[in-house]
Amino acid sequence: MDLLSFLESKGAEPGLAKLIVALGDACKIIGGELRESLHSKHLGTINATGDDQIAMDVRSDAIIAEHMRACPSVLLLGGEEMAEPEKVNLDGRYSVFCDPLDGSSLADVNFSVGTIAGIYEGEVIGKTGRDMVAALYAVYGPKTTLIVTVKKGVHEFMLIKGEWTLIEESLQVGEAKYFACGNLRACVERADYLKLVENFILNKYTLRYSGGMVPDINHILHKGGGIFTYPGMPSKPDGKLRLLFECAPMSLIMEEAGGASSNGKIPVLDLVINNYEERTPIFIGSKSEVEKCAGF
Ligand code: P6P
Repeated sequence: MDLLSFLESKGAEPGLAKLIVALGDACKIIGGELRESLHSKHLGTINATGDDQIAMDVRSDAIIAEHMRACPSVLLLGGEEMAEPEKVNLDGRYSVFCDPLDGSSLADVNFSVGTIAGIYEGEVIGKTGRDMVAALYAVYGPKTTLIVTVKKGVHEFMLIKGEWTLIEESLQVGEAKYFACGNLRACVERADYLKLVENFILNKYTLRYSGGMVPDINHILHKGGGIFTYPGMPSKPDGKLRLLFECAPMSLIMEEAGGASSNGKIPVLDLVINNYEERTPIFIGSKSEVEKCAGF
């Protein structure tokens, strides 16, 4: 089943279904260009949120913007590479927040990278991630895959002969002893995080951490479970990952798959969005693992 018919079968409003198809088209092009062009050189510029940019960051952002501008249902488009969200259509219904190429610096060494998007109705300031109507991520790896939720479960498509083809419906996260602990440097400033990481090691968890949030969380979704952590620390209390276009969309997908996601105190999806750039610590994966992290 193709993406549009599948989304309609899940009851997605036509404007939303077409918006997701447009994002899927943008991801096809991003994946294709990643494989074909030498875009991964550093530009020596930094983006609106302080990350240094590679040509493919700028290019991916442009590809998504081009597809969103062609979509009448888009009200606002925002994301990692944009200082302020762009007003796309005054009478648009949906606001889209993207990380066009998350983990882009890994493209240089041919690691898997991804695109993340969260979709809301109307404005987002003052809302929470639970107000999202859809979320998706693409993984550009040995396979090109697309994980989508319209809050009716999590479903996976694979790019086969240029078409997104449904390969798995209703993915579910159970329990499995994999851990992907990011920001280990925080162990120097935080004894609690050191204790948590030690707990995984002493309980013989298998490490699966690539430095790319998308493939690292995708691993949890596909291997039965696990935990991805990226805490803050006294010098950077909110950590590194953005709420609006990294943590909230990934958290919606994880909760829809039966997992959980917390900032260490409350579910990430209950965090009120105060500004477009805010960051949050994140502990995401199997329910029991997220509870363990909150305990530590
Ligand atoms: P660190 C990639 O730059 C990213 O935004 C996420 O994809 C990833 O989980 C994290 O940062 C990695 O951060 O500190 O390990 O380089």
